[in-house]
Amino acid sequence: MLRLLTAGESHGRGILAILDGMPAGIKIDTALVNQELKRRQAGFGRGGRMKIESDRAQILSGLKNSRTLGSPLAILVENKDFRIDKMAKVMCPRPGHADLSGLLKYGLSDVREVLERASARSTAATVGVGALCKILLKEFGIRIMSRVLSIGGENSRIGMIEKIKEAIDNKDTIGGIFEVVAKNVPAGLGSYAQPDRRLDSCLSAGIMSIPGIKAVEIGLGLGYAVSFGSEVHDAIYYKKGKGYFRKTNNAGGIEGGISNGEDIIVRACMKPICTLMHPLDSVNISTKRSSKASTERSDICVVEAAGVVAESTLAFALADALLEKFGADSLVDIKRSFTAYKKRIL
Ligand code: EPS
Repeated sequence: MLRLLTAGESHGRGILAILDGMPAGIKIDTALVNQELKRRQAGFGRGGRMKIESDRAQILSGLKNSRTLGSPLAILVENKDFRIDKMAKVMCPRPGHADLSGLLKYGLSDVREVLERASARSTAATVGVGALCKILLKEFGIRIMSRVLSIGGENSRIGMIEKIKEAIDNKDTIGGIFEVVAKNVPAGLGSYAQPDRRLDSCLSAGIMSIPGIKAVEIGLGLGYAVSFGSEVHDAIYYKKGKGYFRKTNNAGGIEGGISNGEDIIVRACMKPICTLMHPLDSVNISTKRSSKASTERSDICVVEAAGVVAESTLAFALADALLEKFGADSLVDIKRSFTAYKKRIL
């Protein structure tokens, strides 16, 4: 139902997104979009770029008097740090980054030509689009939030801060795990009928598309591997007026690729940022001699920001599944269909 394309380089004019397929009749408050962009820029351990930028969304199309028309929405987030044509060449690819694989794939001779697009700056567009999807989901009572669960293996708040401080002091970087939760999602989004219609498959692909993500798990996730079935499946209950419900939620709100009415719970692991101020071994792509990897201004820890981006990719997957289930043209029609369905499944 929804289609998304993004464009833009980290130090180009700006980051853009086109979101096609949003229904007509949704009131868009740009302040809410900007609030989400601000959240993406925050978190302890962010680098110098976030002091330069104050991301704001310009919605260039798809609205009249702040209401969606059903036509494509184009979003632009301008870069203040726009100097792509003046930046020095980069010769020694960073282990862990797209630098080397991108060079080989596209036949380029300057790592900068890879890293400008292969930059997490692109997630400003993801979050802009996610904010629009959240506004749609809110019309149906669906809310999405995230939190950091651990940094460098530490899961107390103080431990996490200490770990980031340690990385800052050692001029190193650190990753961690975050959790994203969607509340009040109706049962019935997604489908087992085709692999690409499974809600778990769609939302995992979205989260895995965020730069630096190395693992995604839903509900109990890897924990399922160490338990008996009788210990982990969520028994089914029914109450008149409330409908079907569970007392546990190991499934993370999804069974058979379909939402089951419980909270959707996803966790993901973000690797440490791969720009290291004490760089690892690399090779100069021009001389082919051993050299240390290039250094760039970067962040120390972006796990909190990655959680905000993941909220956006989850919002996109849920909005897409919601429109598939209830219709996609007009908010009024979708609400009517949603209300009738909710009544039927009680
Ligand atoms: C980012 C902007 C980038 C990086 C970071 C995320 O800006 P710059 O390269 O000018 O410092 O800070 O990107 C990466 C860490 C990466 O590896 O791509 C942003 O807007 O989030």
